[in-house]
Amino acid sequence: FKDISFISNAISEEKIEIYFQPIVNLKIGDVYGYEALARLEKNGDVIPAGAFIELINRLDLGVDLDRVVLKRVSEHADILKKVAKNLFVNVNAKSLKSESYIESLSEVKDHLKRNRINLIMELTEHALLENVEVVRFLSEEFGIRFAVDDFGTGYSSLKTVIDLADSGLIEVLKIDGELVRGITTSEKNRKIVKMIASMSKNLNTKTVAEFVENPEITALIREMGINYGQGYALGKPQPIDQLLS
Ligand code: G
Ligand code: G
Ligand code: MN
Ligand code: NA
Repeated sequence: FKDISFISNAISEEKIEIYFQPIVNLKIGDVYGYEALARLEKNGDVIPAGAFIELINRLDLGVDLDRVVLKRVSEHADILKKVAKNLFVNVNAKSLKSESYIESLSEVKDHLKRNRINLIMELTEHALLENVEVVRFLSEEFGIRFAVDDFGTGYSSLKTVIDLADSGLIEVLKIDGELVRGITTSEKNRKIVKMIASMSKNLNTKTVAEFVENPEITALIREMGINYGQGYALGKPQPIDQLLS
């Protein structure tokens, strides 16, 4: 997606919609929470974040996007509280360094709390590592919780993750979808995912497997002791008005 003026207008006019994808507790079979995913609408088409997030970052609009998402999520609190108490939002590393983002957070946090909605921020390991002080502050002062997104790929610092988990700052490891998707065909993927599952158990973090696309993957991750899943086989991202039905 390359339309620069469309995207900057969408951000400045706050024309961002949120789709919500369920994160399912595989033990009980109920919805543990939802991940908020930013969407753009253009001529009746819905454009997923994957198609515009790169351009957003290039235009340095990541912080603005994350602020609009907080605002939308807060507006939907009355419906969200009826369907799940844990709300996962993706956060850009730069947002945590931005005063305006922290200000937006302080504006919505009490409203979410009143509605008994827990905010869980999804960050990459690198973003967490860069922002340890802010993360600690948001955890202690705002009661925000943290998940590592796309875990198992990229350059990881096991030591950092273990330190953060040990100090109670990381509550959830979300296993990268491409890794998870590969477990039905690749022994190597199975080994990696198994290892993450056992590491997560040792650290007392929750484990969410992403890209659970079919029943075969669901069965395999359950065998590995992974208790939470997210993916097309468990529920697609959907607009707020469809969450109640
Ligand atoms: O929704 P989709 O599968 O296309 O998401 C693609 C990527 O965009 C994912 O890596 C996701 O983390 C990211 N993303 C989705 N919504 C947001 C958002 O509100 N803020 C940020 N910073 N990233 C998002
Ligand atoms: O990086 P992050 O985990 O935030 O990315 C989430 C993205 O993955 C969302 O944009 C969502 O649309 C997409 N997604 C969710 N479930 C599945 C799935 O089962 N398969 C694939 N290929 N993508 C998925
Ligand atoms: Mn995510
Ligand atoms: Na992810």
